[in-house]
Amino acid sequence: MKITILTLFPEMFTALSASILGRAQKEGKLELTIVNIRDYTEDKHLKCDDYPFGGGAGMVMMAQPVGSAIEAVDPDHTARRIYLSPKGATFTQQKVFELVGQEHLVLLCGHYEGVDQRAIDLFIDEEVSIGDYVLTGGELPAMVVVDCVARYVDGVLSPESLVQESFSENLLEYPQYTRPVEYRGLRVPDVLRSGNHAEIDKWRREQSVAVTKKQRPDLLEGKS
Ligand code: 4H6
Repeated sequence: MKITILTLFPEMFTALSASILGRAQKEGKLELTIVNIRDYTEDKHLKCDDYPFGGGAGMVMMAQPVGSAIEAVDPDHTARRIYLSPKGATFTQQKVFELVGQEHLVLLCGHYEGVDQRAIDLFIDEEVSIGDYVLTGGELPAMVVVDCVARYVDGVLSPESLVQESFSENLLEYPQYTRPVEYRGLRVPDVLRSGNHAEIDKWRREQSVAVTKKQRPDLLEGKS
């Protein structure tokens, strides 16, 4: 899968070279391209932002560099073009499954007060928000989208981790334990060391339901 990120702050995306996403890129399963919008400005001083018409605080990203960058990375408009913005529809796991089916995603990161509306109207397919809070830029939301989607690209995660997840759909995860057997007086539940896999599965299912009831009862609404 191909994901192109358009940003004025490409250095923020070094985080995506670590861990599982770093390996996925090295193995050629995920092709991530970080594009500096500034490379596309036609301004002689390389400016990419300007004061808002009508006044008000902050700066607005100019339509020209954003539009030219999008046209350069997706000239035939075959990609799904997404603008990360607090006004977008909330990003959910359902949206993740919708996006993994795409061959190419283009993620536009706004900064300052956002992007000139004309660039959104002309070049963007949809606006997505990762939740009801305000950030300084769309860069962190873009990384969230990349991480969520990349998990479902073939060969990025082990098939077992994904099967596990689909079994426990709409339930929170059961608690996990590793060595040592006792830490500060707290012991690993005996059943997990019993070797009885039917009992382990049963305990884990019960724990998943109990923790969901306690912490996210909304997920169980309309069930049982
Ligand atoms: C586009 C438009 C996404 C991007 C406006 C972006 C939260 C999310 C931004 C803005 C974001 C999210 C600039 C508007 C700062 C508010 C960057 N914040 N903002 N929830 N900020 O996905 O002022």
